[in-house]
Amino acid sequence: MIEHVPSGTRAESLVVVSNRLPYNLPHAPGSRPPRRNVGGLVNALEPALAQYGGAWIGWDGNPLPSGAAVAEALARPLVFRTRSRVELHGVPLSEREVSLYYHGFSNRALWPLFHDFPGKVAFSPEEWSVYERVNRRFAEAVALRTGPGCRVWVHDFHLMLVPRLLRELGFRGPLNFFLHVPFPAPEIFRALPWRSEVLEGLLGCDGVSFHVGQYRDNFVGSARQLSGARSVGFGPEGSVMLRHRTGETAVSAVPIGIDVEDFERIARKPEVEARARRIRDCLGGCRMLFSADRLDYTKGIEERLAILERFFETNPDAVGRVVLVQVVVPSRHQVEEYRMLKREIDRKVGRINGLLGREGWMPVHYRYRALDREELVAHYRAADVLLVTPLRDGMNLVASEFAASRVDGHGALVVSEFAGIAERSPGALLVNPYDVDGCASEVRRALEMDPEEQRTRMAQLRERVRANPLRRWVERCLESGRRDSPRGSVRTDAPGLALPDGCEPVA
Ligand code: GDG
Repeated sequence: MIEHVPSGTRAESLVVVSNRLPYNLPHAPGSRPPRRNVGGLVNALEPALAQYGGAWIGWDGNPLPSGAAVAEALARPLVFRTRSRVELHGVPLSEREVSLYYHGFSNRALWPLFHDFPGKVAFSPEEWSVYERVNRRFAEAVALRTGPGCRVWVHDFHLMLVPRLLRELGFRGPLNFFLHVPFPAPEIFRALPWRSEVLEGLLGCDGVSFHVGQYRDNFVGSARQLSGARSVGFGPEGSVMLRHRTGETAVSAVPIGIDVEDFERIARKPEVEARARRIRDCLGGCRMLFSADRLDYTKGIEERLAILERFFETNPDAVGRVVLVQVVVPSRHQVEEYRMLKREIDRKVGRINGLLGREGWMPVHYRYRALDREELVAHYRAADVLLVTPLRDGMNLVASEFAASRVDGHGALVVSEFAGIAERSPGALLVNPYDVDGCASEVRRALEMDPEEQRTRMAQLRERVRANPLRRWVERCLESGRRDSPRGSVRTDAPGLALPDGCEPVA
């Protein structure tokens, strides 16, 4: 699947930087089979990089026992290449760094703050200082592998200091950032003790992009109120141009898309269609509600189970005739809060099944593992209704994947108004996941929707998803940097990236 290549063998045009690589890399060539990571960011970026060629820099997924082991790994970098010819450069992290930078500052401070859960936020100066140190290590890894002509694209909340640090290390090429999670309102963001450093970090970019206009406006508001930045007009892709202490940055809303054709191709495979029929057969004629989420409190899984329970209370005729198939992909199990969440979900599923289940019928079919891609698409095809009810979600790819997979034009979608995808889902039933009764009645409405209405709504959804393929998202994000700057000029006459030649990898 992936092969080891000698370091520094290839010029790179696009360098993507994210916390995790798409694979957990072995520490030595051939020592352990690589494992693909499941998640929105990986699914979004891997096809994009495969298309354009280039390198991906990120943590290799293996915590090292000590700082000395990190120094050793830094001295002997390993480079791997995927089947789609993307070079993977691992950034080594020690166990302590993973604990403080990743599980600590990223997941216990930034994640809840950015998802509007201030009550769950835990700030620690020690975790912050390790976050800074790790961001510096990433910036140094990028600086080593990029020449002046390279375009660098940094991703997500784990690495918000990298752009500024990279500039300080002398990188003058085009530099973009995409935030995959929401950016909170200024009155929430200002609670972060290191808010100035984070804003300064991001303002090192030519272009900073968010999924939707609300997050863009929140960032612009924060930068104006807390950093003294000024809006000086509009740039490409409807971006707001911010002028600040160190230059100008274009801030834009560019909703992520998916690889629509790939989902359609998988959905049309005869074996996937057959598998979808078998899934339905196993449910013995019951109507199927379906959800698939990473284990996370933002995804509203516990709340969904409460909605299901209320649905059965208020619709006793559905008992024995409707089931929820709930896939939960394990995530962040090193964090105690996530282990507690898992236990609570297990308990609630057990309670509902124990209370309502009967011979031959269980209301909740619960899978605590990642399905493979074809199996996931078969579930999308088998479902009557997809429930996407996060309490907060940057975008949510599952909703788009469902629409792309419904090549038969059927299926209904229920979407939380607190997910970025809500404003891009014209055919969905929008719900407030905190309103249990309202959600339960929308579940009923989705199940009872007549086929004509279902087809019309699904056609609207599919049209919207098809209008925003992943490739377009990449192009738009990378075009949202400054055009008037010598370091950030972007041509528009080539498909995808138009990059100057001469990107010499150094390491
Ligand atoms: C972050 C933001 C934003 C799910 N179950 C299985 C499986 N998945 C895949 C889906 C989808 C991905 O995981 C989940 O994407 P989401 O968008 O729901 O969420 P996050 O991982 O939280 O991603 C999010 C995203 O970044 C992109 O910007 O939309 O708001 O939080 O692609 O297909 N994949 C497989 N088996 C499963 O059982 N193979």
